Amino acid sequence: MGGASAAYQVEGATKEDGKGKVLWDDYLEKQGRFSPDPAADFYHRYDEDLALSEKYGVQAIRVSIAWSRIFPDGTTDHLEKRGVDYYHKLFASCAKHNIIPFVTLHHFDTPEKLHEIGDWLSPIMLNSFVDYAKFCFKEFPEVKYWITINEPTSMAIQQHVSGTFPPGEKGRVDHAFQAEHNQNVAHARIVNAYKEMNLGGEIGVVHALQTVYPYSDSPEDKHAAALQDAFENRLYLDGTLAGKYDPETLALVKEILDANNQPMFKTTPEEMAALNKAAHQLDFVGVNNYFSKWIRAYNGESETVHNGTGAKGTSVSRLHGIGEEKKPDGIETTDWDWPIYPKGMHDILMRIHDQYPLCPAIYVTENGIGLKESLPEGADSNTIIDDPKRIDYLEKYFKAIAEAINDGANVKGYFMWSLQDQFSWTNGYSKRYGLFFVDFPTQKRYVKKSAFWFKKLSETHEIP
Ligand code: BGP
Repeated sequence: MGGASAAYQVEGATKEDGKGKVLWDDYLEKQGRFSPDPAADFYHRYDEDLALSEKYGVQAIRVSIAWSRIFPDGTTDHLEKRGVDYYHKLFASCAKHNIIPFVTLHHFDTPEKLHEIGDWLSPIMLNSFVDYAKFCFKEFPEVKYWITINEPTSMAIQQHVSGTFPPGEKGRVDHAFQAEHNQNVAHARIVNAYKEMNLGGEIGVVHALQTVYPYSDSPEDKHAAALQDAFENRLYLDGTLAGKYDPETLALVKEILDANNQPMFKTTPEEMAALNKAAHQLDFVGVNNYFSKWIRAYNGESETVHNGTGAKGTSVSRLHGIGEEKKPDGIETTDWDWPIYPKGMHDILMRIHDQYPLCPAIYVTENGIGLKESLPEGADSNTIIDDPKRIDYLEKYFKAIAEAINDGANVKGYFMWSLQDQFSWTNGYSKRYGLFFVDFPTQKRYVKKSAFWFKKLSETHEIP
């Protein structure tokens, strides 16, 4: 039972101790909406958060290493020792508080220099990532659970199709697919390197997996849902969990690219061999599931509008050659238009169990609800933040996970997004997910009611 975080979303201190810039620094500054500093100031307050975690039944924590704290320009040419020391201290504090760290190597924070030369489209980036990963494996033997990449799909699609992540490119489906394949390859090379090093720990990958359903039973809507699924989920599941791309997956990808007059992604036999080898040695897959999608056929121009403020009902997603998102009536959504649909969690866990039998174990590595929450007038250190919507959400999703376990899925753990309130990439500070409330101006922590609920579940293994 764990809580999740990512370096850039919690640490703050983006200019401290020699940290190099990442793709977000200048991009966010130019955008002028919000700053990644101070985030939750975890760089200075990790021990306080881990003590709170221990007190409220959090047994494991997802953290990521900020690559550019260790190698400021992304290459192993220049090592920043202060960055290395910080992570040793963080892992020691985890041990002190009996918390197992699950450590992600890349959580959306490519070093700026490597981003400039193409990010996941650049072979130099891929090689540098593998070098950095190998360095971490040697340097941090205290870590026993590694995650190669967080949500490769979010990177590829938001960087190149919806334009919500830097560099903000729109409509380049070909770039997205090439980046998807390249991330699969980088992941595979790292898994294979880790296994060769024989360090005795476990390694996995974390995927954002929104279950995709057709809007209606019409053959057109069913086909649109299959296209959307290939685009967001299937190429990754095949590449990392099966070690090969199913011909049907490739046909769907090609259909999308043909409709957009863009070329198919390139592969080499060496890359495909690496994927295959890695899939046979992978220890676990992490599933990030918050919501599901309903897709109907759409042939018009691509149009995407991101709801980054919590203005309910403002999201639009229609992709030429794929489909249009359209929720059936009666599906509850959050203020950020994320449908609350626990069955989608059950269905994705069962899909992995049924269709990807090579994968030995599943962790739910992110799940939770973003809410608008504020500190009550006159709050003091004993104030508890009431968050009934979060408890309701968690209860429903845990029931769905329990059902999947009963149906045979090997789900070994759960990480709630997020441990404490954090900075959100495209939403800033108003979308709060934490078990612990962070008053960002003072950086004081307050416990939410959901933390008591979580503690009970963690201690009794029964849904309260
Ligand atoms: C996942 C990311 C996290 C986190 C979460 C919530 O995609 O791995 O980093 O941000 O989603 O998303 P958001 O902050 O957009 O609400």
